[in-house]
Parts: sequence; structure tokens; C-alpha cells
Amino acid sequence: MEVKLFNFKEIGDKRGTLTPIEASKDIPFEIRRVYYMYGTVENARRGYHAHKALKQILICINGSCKVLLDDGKEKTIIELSKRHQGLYIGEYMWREMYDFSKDAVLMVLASDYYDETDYIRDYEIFLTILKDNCQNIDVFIH
Ligand code: T46
Repeated sequence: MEVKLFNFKEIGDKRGTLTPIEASKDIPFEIRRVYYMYGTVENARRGYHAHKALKQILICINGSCKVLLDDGKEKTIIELSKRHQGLYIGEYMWREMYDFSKDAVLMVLASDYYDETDYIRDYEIFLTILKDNCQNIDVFIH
């Protein structure tokens, strides 16, 4: 379970700004998939799931949105509004995206192809998996 904010390079000149992102150099995985969401309707809330293995970087390349992150113990809210900033979300982290501005474009770099079996879409099951994992760790330690 890991979350991190990355500040990517901003290369500016008189023409404007360019932000490059290199897989395995600027972010900790090879990119297998890119997707983006836009035209999000007012008050829509997306996400409501965690992933078993997928690692992702969320970048709001236009406008802004908020991301609620929940590791089963603590909830954290992160606002994404900077085009050069990426939110890394590792495995077993519940996420909800909301408060999208009208012009928001949320781009996601993903470590793997789309696979519905990697999703945990039920919050109670998510908590149970975390509890079971902790118990396994306890068994291992004692
Ligand atoms: C995540 C957050 C940040 C595809 O066919 N291919 C894809 O690559 C994706 C991402 C989705 N889909 C289909 C599956 C659903 O029928 O598009 C539909 C909407 O997907 P979903 O409801 O999962 O979208 P979000 O915004 O709730 O979640 C997405 C990602 O699915 C998820 O991995 O972490 O963005």
C-alpha cells in the first residue's frame, strides 16, 4: 500500500511548457496502458475500488479534481490541480475521485492492461482482505 506525489519536470521557454515522463525513470513502473477521463458531470464521483496488483499515476492535465485515498485505517484527500504533478497509487488502496472541475482531464498511467479481476469493488471485501493479510503477517511473525 503506497501513495506518493511526484513532481515532474517543467521545461519552459517562450513557447510554453513541456512536461516529459519516462517510464521506470520518472515513475516506478513500465507503462502498459494510458487512459483519461473528461467531461465528468457535476457532482459525479468515480472510483470506489482498490486494485490487487495494479500501480498507477494520476495526473490532472487540465482543471482539477480531488482523490480520496483509504488504506482501511486512514483516509487522505489529495487535490490534483498541477499539470506537472502525479499521484502514485500502489496496491490495496481504496480510491474515490470527485469534485471534478468542468474542464478537468484526469490522465492515468497504468502498470498493466485493463483486467476486471484485479479490481476490489466492494468496500467490505476490501477491509476483509486487509484484515486477512494482517493476520497472515501476524502468523508469520510469531
Ligand atoms: C482507477 C481509477 C483511477 C475499460 O474498458 N478499460 C480501461 O482501461 C478502463 C480504466 C476502464 N474500462 C471500462 C470499464 C468500465 O466499464 O470503462 C468503464 C468505466 O471504468 P470504471 O468505472 O472502472 O472507471 P473509474 O473512473 O471508476 O476508475 C478508473 C479505473 O477503472 C481504475 O483502475 O484506478 O480510474
